[in-house]
Amino acid sequence: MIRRDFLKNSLLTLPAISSTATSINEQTGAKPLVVSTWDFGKAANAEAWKILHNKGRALDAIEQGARVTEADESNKTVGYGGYPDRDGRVTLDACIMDENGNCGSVMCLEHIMHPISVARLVMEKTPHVILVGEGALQFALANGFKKENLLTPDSEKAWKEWLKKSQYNPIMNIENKSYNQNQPAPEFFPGSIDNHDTIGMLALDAQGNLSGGCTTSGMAFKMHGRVGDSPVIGAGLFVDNEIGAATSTGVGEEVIKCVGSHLVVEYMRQGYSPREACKKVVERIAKRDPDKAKNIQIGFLAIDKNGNYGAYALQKGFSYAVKSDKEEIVIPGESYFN
Ligand code: SD4
Repeated sequence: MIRRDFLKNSLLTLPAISSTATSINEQTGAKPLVVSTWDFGKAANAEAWKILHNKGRALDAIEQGARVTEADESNKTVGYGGYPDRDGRVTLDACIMDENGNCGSVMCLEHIMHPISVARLVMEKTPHVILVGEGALQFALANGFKKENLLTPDSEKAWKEWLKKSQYNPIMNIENKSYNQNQPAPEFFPGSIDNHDTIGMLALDAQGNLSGGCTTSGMAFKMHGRVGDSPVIGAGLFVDNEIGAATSTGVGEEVIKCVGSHLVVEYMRQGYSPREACKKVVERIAKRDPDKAKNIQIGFLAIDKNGNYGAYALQKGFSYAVKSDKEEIVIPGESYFN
């Protein structure tokens, strides 16, 4: 049974969820619906909802929702204020995909506040799917985007601090060390290098069409030019309007290796629920390299064509936000490790 009332009333004090639980992460049947990774997805969902609620297109909802997070200076792994690479450059990755299987992506884009919107333009205005680096910037500027400094004083300070040791050793598993179930996120990550705060968003509109988007500044202090899963169609995001949609967050290299989001959708095609499909891909990652899996975080989030949603992560600490006519909640994701 789904404990919907319980969830609504006491979400932030939920007990830890065991990987064998079947209820909380498997909810049913809302249209329209928008879901986003992490607790800050709530603000993005609220913006998306303005469009979905008025019977607007899922694609528009995704773009507008993602822009909220991209402009949020306090989020250190998306857009403005994102931590830079090891050379002090803020490089952004984003992709978007619509109900017709069209997609657009930008990788390693600098100086542009809203990579999700540039990705949409790549999809709509070019014969291509991906633009990278200088070419992506050139395209954005040619289409009226403003060149801005995205490195905030806070992020610059963190980078300079990092430079003292210059160790590229991203702390992947912060949540396990600081997870406190009695506190709302982001207090789960006090003073940490927030390496998992990419926003992946999925929406189902009133017409029954699906779209998705994913946007990130990637791993903090990464090598210049490094791109993770987020802007890679099939890895960080996949939408199939017949079946469902999925997105991911966490250590992108491991998600790329199994083309994770596409795989989640393929499991849903085989009849698995969104939660079960996410779980199967997490298990596959955990089995491929058990030692590595212990020390990294990866989370998948999925919805199907009927407005069911679900999620699963390697480690506890993952959360996701859901908005529909029925509910507006942040849910702690189930995990493989406890
Ligand atoms: C990446 N998946 O670049 C992203 C990282 C992430 O919050 O989720 N960051 O690999």
